[in-house]
Amino acid sequence: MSVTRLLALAAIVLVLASCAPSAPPTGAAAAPPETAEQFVARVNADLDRMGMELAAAGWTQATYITVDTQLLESKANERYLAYLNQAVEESKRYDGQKLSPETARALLKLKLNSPAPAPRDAAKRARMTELESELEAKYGKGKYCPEGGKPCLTLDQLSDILAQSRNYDELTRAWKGWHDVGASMRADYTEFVGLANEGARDLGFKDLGVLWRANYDMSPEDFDALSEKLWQQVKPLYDGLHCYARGRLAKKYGEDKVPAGKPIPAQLLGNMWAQSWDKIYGDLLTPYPGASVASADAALKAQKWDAVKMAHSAEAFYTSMGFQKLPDAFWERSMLTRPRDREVVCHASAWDMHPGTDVRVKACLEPNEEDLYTIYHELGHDYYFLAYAKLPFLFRDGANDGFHEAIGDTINLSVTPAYLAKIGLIPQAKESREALINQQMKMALTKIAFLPFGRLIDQWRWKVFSGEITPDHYNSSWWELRRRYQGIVPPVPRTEADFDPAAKFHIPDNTPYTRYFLSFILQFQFHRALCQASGFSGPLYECSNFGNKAAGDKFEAMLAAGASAPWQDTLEKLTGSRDIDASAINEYFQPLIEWLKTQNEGQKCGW
Ligand code: X8Z
Ligand code: ZN
Repeated sequence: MSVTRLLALAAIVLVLASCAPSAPPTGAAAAPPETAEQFVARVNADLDRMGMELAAAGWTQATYITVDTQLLESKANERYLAYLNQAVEESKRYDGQKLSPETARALLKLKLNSPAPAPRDAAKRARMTELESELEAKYGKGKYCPEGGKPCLTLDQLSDILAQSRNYDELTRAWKGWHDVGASMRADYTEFVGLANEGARDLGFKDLGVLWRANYDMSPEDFDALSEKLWQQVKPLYDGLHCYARGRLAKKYGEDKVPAGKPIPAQLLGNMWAQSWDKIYGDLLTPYPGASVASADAALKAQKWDAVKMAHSAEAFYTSMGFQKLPDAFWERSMLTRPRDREVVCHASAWDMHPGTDVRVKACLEPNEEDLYTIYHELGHDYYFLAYAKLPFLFRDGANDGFHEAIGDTINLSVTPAYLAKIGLIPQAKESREALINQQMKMALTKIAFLPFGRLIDQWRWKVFSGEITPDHYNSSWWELRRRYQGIVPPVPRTEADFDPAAKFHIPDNTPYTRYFLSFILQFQFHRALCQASGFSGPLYECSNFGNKAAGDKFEAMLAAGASAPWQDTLEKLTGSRDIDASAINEYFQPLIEWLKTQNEGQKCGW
């Protein structure tokens, strides 16, 4: 379950039989009409209660998928959404009134609270939440069962094959096996889109995509322009990386399979969605094998790190910067490994169950470097929850959703080789130009390879919601975008009998995805600002804020503001700038940018 949805969840509960906002206090004499401030206070209080119930139902379903938990979650969601509809309706009393900026902001946040607002019609609302639970459950339970009676494989097992196998056909089978899971979600998703769009229209938005884009303190059109500007700023680096990776893959798999000047087959990049390529760094993409960057994988296994130890290590990073320890509930109630006896949603997520006292992580951690980064990432969400716990419900959120995603990743940028050596996970690195380029390459395969993927998912969804992409073109338009942005193609022909978008968690889960695109750029801006705050003056890629309280204080101040102010104000306080821009990420990767230029000279780049 995504953070947005969690936040929505962390916002819902109706213990009452009715779904209407609690009645305003009435006196014996005719009470004066409720002011907008009073209305907002009442809604915040209602949502506090409802949020906890929704979070509890959501947590129960995601950590124990059964028809019953699915039903309970969809019913809790239904009540929550009914409440939101009713509250938004009532808030129209204040349309056209002069309100304080804070009250106006709270009313806007009320309208934008759910990534899938429900239609007014009760039967349609019930159907929509049923579909949402069904989609989530189908993704969570998804498996590939090979012919010949061999055991079925889960997404984690198939992902391991994508990461480890270098056999073209085996990779293709694992890729296809998982992607075929999407087909069973096509009809549900199509129906869901119709209903959620109707919900968005009932709230006065043109469609659901416009509602999503209205949550960035600027017009949806300006937000489109901002996303495009950012993409153009980082595209040259992606193109260089693509060209380099393709050349290496051609050497491994042959020019016939990976031809120059053409897109790369999607199953060869080490990840199910080709969204990060670091899994093929070690054996296929290391620039200088002699100066190789050590991976923490070996030590995590050899030293028998388990999920709890990984989480403690993440907590220790945050406390080293002055953050508090995690509450006891985190350790008592989180799900950190895949349970053996039941179906769960393994995709990692962070949960705000009870403001300030009960934050959790749900993940299926294994002792490897990727999952170490994942738990540092998830704790970023939890520390955000804790920092803004005292704010009213409608402001308990990220400055924008990209901020929420960027907190833990900013910390991860401080997980440098020097830090990993300090905690005993890799040997002390010998410094050299070659080692630097290796390290930069490894980072770029995580951070730069991701960018077009982060951008295209919602390019697809915005068009699906606007009707520009119709169901009979769902899959072909998906691959058109994958080809255009990422420069990849499916390993086997795909048709409209397939539904490959649903093979990615955030589509069935209906979590907006542009947040990650923003986060992958913002986190470098945050990192640069924190490094400045800590007095660091060397190159950005060498900076680690481990143990730095000055950086921690500055960061925590930003987190504590939650969504109470436009993100531009919040960003300015931390970085001195009101713009999201790619200068920090380009600065960070300067050595690699130069290296790729020479490396790719004379190559047939592009696709
Ligand atoms: O979904 C996530 C997190 C949970 S918020 C694990 N991420 C995106 C993904 O896995 O697709 C983190 C990076 C991108
Ligand atoms: Zn996240």
